[in-house]
Amino acid sequence: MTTGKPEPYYITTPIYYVNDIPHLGHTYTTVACDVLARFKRLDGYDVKFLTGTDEHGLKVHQAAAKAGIDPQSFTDKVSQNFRALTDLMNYSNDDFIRTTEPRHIKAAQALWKKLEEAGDIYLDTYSGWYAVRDEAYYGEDELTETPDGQKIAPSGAACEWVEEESYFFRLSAWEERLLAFYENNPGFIQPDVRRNEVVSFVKSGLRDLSISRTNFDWGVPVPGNDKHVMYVWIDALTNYLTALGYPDTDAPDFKSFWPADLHMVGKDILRFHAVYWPAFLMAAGLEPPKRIFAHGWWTIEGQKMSKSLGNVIAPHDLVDRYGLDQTRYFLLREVPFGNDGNFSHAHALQRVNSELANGLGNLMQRTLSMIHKNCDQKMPEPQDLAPEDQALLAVAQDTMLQRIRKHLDAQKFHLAIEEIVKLTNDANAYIDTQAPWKLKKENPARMGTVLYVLAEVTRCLALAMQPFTPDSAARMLDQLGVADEKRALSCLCAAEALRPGTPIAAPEGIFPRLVVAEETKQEAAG
Ligand code: ME8
Repeated sequence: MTTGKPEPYYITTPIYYVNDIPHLGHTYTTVACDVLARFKRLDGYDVKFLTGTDEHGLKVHQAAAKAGIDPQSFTDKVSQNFRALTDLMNYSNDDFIRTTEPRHIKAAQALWKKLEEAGDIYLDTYSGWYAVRDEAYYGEDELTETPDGQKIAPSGAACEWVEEESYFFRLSAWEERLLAFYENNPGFIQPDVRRNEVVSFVKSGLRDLSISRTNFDWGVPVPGNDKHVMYVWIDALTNYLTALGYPDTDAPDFKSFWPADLHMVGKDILRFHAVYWPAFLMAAGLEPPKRIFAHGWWTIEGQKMSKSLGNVIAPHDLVDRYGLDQTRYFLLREVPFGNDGNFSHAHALQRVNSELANGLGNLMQRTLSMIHKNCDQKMPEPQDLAPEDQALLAVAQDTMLQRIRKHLDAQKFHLAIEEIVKLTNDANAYIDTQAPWKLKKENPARMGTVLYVLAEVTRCLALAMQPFTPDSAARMLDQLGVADEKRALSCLCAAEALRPGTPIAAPEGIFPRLVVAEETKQEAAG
């Protein structure tokens, strides 16, 4: 970047419902955001990364009732399960928002008043279908019916008939403006397949949206009529503004970070973010976010993840089994981001062992132990570089970062990681062809050059791995003697290359090879 003031970058996760315990799906979304937040920070941006919990609505109210405690005590307790993930998964979020906080209630009521002043809210009666699990209203034409007469939403959630006085948002009036907005901002909804779905949904006609409820009271009171609480989605979406100081639009964070650069969501909640949210914002005179990315859905060994099937994967199970950085890596490496994915322990193990243990870990281990043993425990002085040395260094010090940056700006995590894997494989192939262990007697100067090139490539790989595997990358950089202030991505260049003479201690393994459990071997074979 050229200007003195860092460019702002605001990224958000969905705020998770506290009726559930955190699982692999929630972790997936937040790890993806964490990688982007870390990458942007290392790339010189001023980053704000927000996550949190969605605590109002009928679903949470019912979960509290089931647990036999009042909703506030229930949410105080369960929200902690999500907050604890920051430590467990090493998230670098700058804030954790809860929708029951006073700052949020104030923001949600202020946004409501703006919509009211704009003439976009009116009072009427709602009668129609509602799915508590999705906290969503559905039209009759969207539903199917089970043999016993239960109406089912497209998501599979059971619907109930609701009839009550309700405030409405004039969504129908926003159809043309939303379509024009999508047209003028082709990158607003990604991936393209999701964008097409949203465009055809809006083109098929929008109904006004019921935005308040009267038959329970666990929500933000509607300003001026506290018989009503706000519909949980209008309340929840506002969190993205609350965290910037809204309704104070002069607040420093609001001024620098709104509109958000990226709301990351799962495909299940795209409609709320890509249709309702920009309509609310435009109606309130605020800019819509720059981008909504809707990623795909994980199944577990081919099945839907559900409590009743007993196959819900808790993040700490993965961390215990594979290690923290290995888990973060696997989640983003395995499935092209945006597609659905099937979680399999056999695949996790294979990836971790082949790419982290045998690939990057082994490259580092071989290189540093040869330097330690054969070069007086310090970085050797490179001599004239051969074309193959130059080719490897050119990718490491230049093109790899350019490609990773392009892929991450498009949320293509798997392709960004592939750049790292490719260079690692090339470096491992280079060791085999250069055979530095043979050069020790024949040509020690050339051995020093080869080992120097390998160590320098490893430095670049470790810098690039920081967003994905922060602890392991830090340990790699420690072992290479790279100072803390030399770890920004701007140091991924020839000018910051390793200094000959830097002391190199005997290396410690970074990515241990994991032992294959018998049942995983069978799964892999089957
Ligand atoms: O929808 N695969 O919260 P929520 C991939 N409170 N991602 C998954 C997943 C899976 N199997 N299961 C969950 C809500 N997710 C609202 C959001 S935002 C203003 C309000 C992830 O607890 C994915 O990101 O149901 C999905 O969109 C989110 O969890 C839903 O979390």
